[in-house]
Amino acid sequence: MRVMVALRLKGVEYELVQETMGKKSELLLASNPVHKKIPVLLHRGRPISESLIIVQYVDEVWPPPASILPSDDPYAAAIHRFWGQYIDDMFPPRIRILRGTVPGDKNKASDEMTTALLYLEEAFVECSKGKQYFGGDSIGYLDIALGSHLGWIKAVERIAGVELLGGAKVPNLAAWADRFCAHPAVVDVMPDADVLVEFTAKHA
Ligand SMILES: N[C@@H](CCC(=O)N[C@@H](CS)C(=O)NCC(=O)O)C(=O)O
Repeated sequence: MRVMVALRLKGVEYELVQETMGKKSELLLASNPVHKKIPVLLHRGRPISESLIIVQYVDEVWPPPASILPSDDPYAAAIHRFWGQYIDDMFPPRIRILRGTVPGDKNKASDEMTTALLYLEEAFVECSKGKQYFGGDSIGYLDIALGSHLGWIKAVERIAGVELLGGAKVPNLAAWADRFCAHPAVVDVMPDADVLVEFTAKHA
């Protein structure tokens, strides 16, 4: 989803090649032999892996007006990358625990996700400077980094019966999440939380 949103923001046409769950295609194994994971971007026949690295690549290859990382402020860009890394360190492992796909303490996972969201609520206020997105007037790197986890964050609220974005603790992030999900570059590629809940029930 991160890669598709970045390409859509840049107005770049792409072909989506889906992988079948539980199988790894020859193309995937050849394109990402180290991690064997999606997403992989194939550009001019060359593979790039790791979604946040791909987003940065897309930003560098396809020039502004749509800039994803702050282009004129290396410090701001470093802050965005810092939080992007934090998001990926914090959310995926705890979402897996709350989904029940790996064992772990669900209360602890939920508390740690809430702490992370509180930090990100503050980061949103600082990065957005009163505008709509982490990136300001338009969707940027951090919007994509956190926004891509929203489907699963909403799904695990239902699966595990916990309050994360839904509570009153992070009002700015909750309002941002609604705006992000409704954005034209996002709305068609955002996974529906109901479908993710159903998927989890089927594969439990
Ligand atoms: N850090 C990686 C994570 C990639 C990842 O976990 N991909 C999942 C799908 S979203 C995957 O390929 N899972 C299949 C597997 O682990 O075998 C990134 O951001 O690209």
